[in-house]
Amino acid sequence: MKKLNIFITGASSGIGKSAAIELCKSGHNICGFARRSDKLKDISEQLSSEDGEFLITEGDVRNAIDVDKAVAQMTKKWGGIDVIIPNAGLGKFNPLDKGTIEEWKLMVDVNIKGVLQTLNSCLPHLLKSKGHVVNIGSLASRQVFHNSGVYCATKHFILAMSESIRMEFSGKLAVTTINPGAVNTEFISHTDNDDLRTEYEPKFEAGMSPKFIADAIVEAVNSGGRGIYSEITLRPDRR
Ligand code: NJP
Repeated sequence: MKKLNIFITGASSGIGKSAAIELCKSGHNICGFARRSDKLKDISEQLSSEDGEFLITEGDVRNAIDVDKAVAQMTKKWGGIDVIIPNAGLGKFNPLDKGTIEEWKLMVDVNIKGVLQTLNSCLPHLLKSKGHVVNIGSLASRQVFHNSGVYCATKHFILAMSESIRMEFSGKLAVTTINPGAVNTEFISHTDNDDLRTEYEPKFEAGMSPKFIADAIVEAVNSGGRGIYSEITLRPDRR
């Protein structure tokens, strides 16, 4: 299988971290990007000499200079980009009449503008390699849930962007959207509404493991030449 050069944002925890590890283990080179570079270092420790290489890049997806710098480091090291996984994202749950404009703007800045920044910085390289965009959507990409209207809107955006990439770059790029339900990560810890966080925590703890999502990402990334998974929806097994 061809060794691919893969850029993952939000690789310091949860789904991004697990995807970075599993993709390295399947032989690919990973550039992991996040603000907490100490957490990125943990990933290197879990890899062996038979795995792909792991490059640590520290930065914030809201900062174009950070993202461009990481892309430059990655392309200097490996010569190009084959896959991007703009995974960095967060949800701050609150009913609309309790949510603050600051938390709404933060979700828009990271989940929408951060994804656009990543796509924009990587697009010339992806077009050169006829690459693959693996977007991280959600069950909230199609459904709207109570207490998470703005988060759901940012995830509806992901599906719209994936469809737009699929149509406009037909024959030039592949695109996959991964739509998980609850996954047991740091995700719910970002909700400031104490009552809601306490109520939701057990539901996320009982959710899927990040590795289950990462395995689906590996499957999508390694499907090249055989077919493209446009969407993969993953739900917790509540039986
Ligand atoms: O969450 P978490 P998940 N600049 O909190 C990074 C979606 N999703 O893995 O910068 C750069 O463990 C942060 O890194 P750091 C969800 O919407 C989840 O669950 O070091 N990076 C960390 O690595 C999101 O799109 C569930 O703090 C920034 C990562 O993002 C994706 O899955 C369900 C950043 C977040 O890791 C990963 O979330 C679903 C910034 N400004 C969709 N801000 C779920 N967990 O249930 C954050 O449907 N990061």
